[in-house]
This record gives sequence, C-alpha cells and structure tokens, in this order.
Amino acid sequence: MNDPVNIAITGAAGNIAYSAIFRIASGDMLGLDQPINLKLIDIEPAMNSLKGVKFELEDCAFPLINSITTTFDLNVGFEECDYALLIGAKPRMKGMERKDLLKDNGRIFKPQGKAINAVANKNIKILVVGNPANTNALIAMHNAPSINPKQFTSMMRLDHDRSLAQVANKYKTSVNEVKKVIVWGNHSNTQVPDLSYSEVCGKNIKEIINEPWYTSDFIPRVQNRGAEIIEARGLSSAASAANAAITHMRDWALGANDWLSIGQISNDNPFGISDNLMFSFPSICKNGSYEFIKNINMSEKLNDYIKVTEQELIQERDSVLDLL
Ligand code: NAX
Repeated sequence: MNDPVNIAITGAAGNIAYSAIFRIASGDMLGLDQPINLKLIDIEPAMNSLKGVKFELEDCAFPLINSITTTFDLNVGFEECDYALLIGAKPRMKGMERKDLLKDNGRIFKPQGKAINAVANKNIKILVVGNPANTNALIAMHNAPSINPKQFTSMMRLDHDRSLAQVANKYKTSVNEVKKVIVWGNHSNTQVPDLSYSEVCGKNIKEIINEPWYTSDFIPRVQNRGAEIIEARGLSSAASAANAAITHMRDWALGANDWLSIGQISNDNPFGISDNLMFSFPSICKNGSYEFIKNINMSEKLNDYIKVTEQELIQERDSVLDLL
C-alpha cells in the first residue's frame, strides 16, 4: 500500500459528485493500492446534505478510505491536497446570460485558486468541471501563481468520450477499436470534434471528414449532446460526467496509450492558438504529466471551426479580466 493522498472535491453535495465520490473511494481513479483522504467541499447551506454523503461513504466501509472531511472552508478543504476536482458551480438560471454565468462562477474560482495557492501541495493536479469549465480553470490558475499552470486542466474528456462513442456506433464496433480522436477548444457548442487522424480497427478514417455525416450529424451531435441528455432525462449529465472526470485524473496520474483531449493552458502550443486560453488540445499522458501530440496539423477544413471556438474563449477571458 502507498501512503494516503489527499483528494479535494468541490460541489461535493451535487449530482456529478454523487456519481464520482463512491467510485473514487473504491479505487477507480488511482488504483486499489492507493489509500485516500477525501476532502469534500461545498457551500455552507449544503453541509447537512454533505453530512448524508459522508454517512453513506462510511456505510460502504471502503478499505481505501483513510479519512473523510466535510467543509465549506477552502483552506481546510485544499490543505496539502494532491488532487482537486473542482465540480461545484452555480447552474445557469432562467433568463441568465452566459456572461452573467461567467461572472458568477468566476467569483467562485478566484478564491479557490487563492486557497490552492496558499495551502495545497505544489504538485497538485487540478481538474475543473464546473461550467464554464475552461474559463473557470483559467481564473483559478491565474490566482495560484505558485502552482505550475500545467497543473490546471479543464474537462474535455466527456466530449472526447462522446466522440468515441459516436464513431463506434457509426462503424458498428467497440470504442476500444476507435483511436486518435481529438476535440479542440471550448467545452461549449463551439467545440470541434476532429477525426482527421482517427483510426478504426487500425485503419485511418480521414476521408470521413468529407462526408455529410461528419458535418451535419457527428459534429453537431457531439457539440449538443449535453442538451440531448437533458431533453431525454430531464436532468443534466451526471454519471457520464463523473466517469469522464475520474478517467481524466486516472490517465493523467497513471498514464494512457491513446490520444486524449485535455483543456490546458495554450501558452507555447504548436498549433497557432493564442496564448493565455484554457483550450483543449490533443495530448498524451505519461509519467504523471501530459504533453501536446507532436507532428500533427490542424485540418484546413476545420480551421474555420477552430477559429470560432478560439474566439469564444478569447471573449470569455476578456469578460473576466478583473478576476485574473
Ligand atoms: P449540481 O447543481 O447538482 O451541484 C453543484 C454543487 O456545487 C451543489 O452542491 C452546490 O451547492 C455546489 N456549489 C455551488 N457553489 C459552490 C462553491 N462556491 N463551492 C463549493 N461548492 C459549490 O450540479 P452538477 O450536476 O453536479 O454539475 C456541476 C457542474 O458541472 C455544473 O457547472 C455543470 O454545468 C458542470 N458540467 C460540466 C461538464 C464538463 O464536461 N465540463 C459536463 C457536465 C456538467 O454539465
């Protein structure tokens, strides 16, 4: 057994966290030889409900759980943290504009960044899930100057996995046979799922991007999958989002063979995207870190789409400059 690690989860009384916490506690994120101190963070009014989550965790008698802390104090929650899943955010209310959501949720991520800066371990791995995830991650990152910006990521794994599933459906095969999928840009409906380098059953499928299916079915389906889930379920994605968060962290910590889409700081990217954005790029995870996939080009055909998602992220960033 390894020494215990500290994992902080915000929005811990919410839906996604409820699907994530029990799987993390059972070893799905860091393996069966990694004991865990769970630090569950939510706002003060949610403390009672969070206590119920803690009771249920205790009742599972998970062998890997070393301790469980519930708190609304960020300095307690992030103290000596090795991993942080920043899930908590306010939902978009009726009549609210995207820019209002940006401001409101930005105000959540500024103090979180400051607390991480002050009390977390310097090699902490951070994943932002709460929307607008990319710009929230940028805000947290800017408020934590003592942490390497590469330690902040935003969740694009759900979009990546949705793309894998759609391609597997199209080719009537398993997702195991689908490789080298990319999702560029923002976790919003401007994101760009890209199959230019993808392989199915070991064979390149780049011609697919010239077929009508690609632009009129695949891209909008992936971009709008969240809305499709809400329409069908009456609730937003929770278990699939939790799964994406767990596998994002697992692959980052333990490594993975296939290409992944990771929202990350755009500085020094080889693809010509502006600096200082939290942008999703094709990446490979190894030895506890991730790097850009080298020697690939953005497809000419997709360039216009990618400019749109880049522009959206620039606008999001520029609307929260006071929080950076
Ligand atoms: P819920 O509304 O069920 O839960 C949110 C929780 O966050 C609540 O318990 C709330 O009290 C808590 N919270 C609010 N402010 C907080 C603060 N300052 N500190 C700590 N906790 C706080 O939402 P849920 O369905 O769990 O979704 C959480 C977030 O994930 C939302 O912003 C949602 O839009 C986002 N998503 C992101 C996805 C991605 O791929 N990046 C996909 C799924 C999801 O839509």
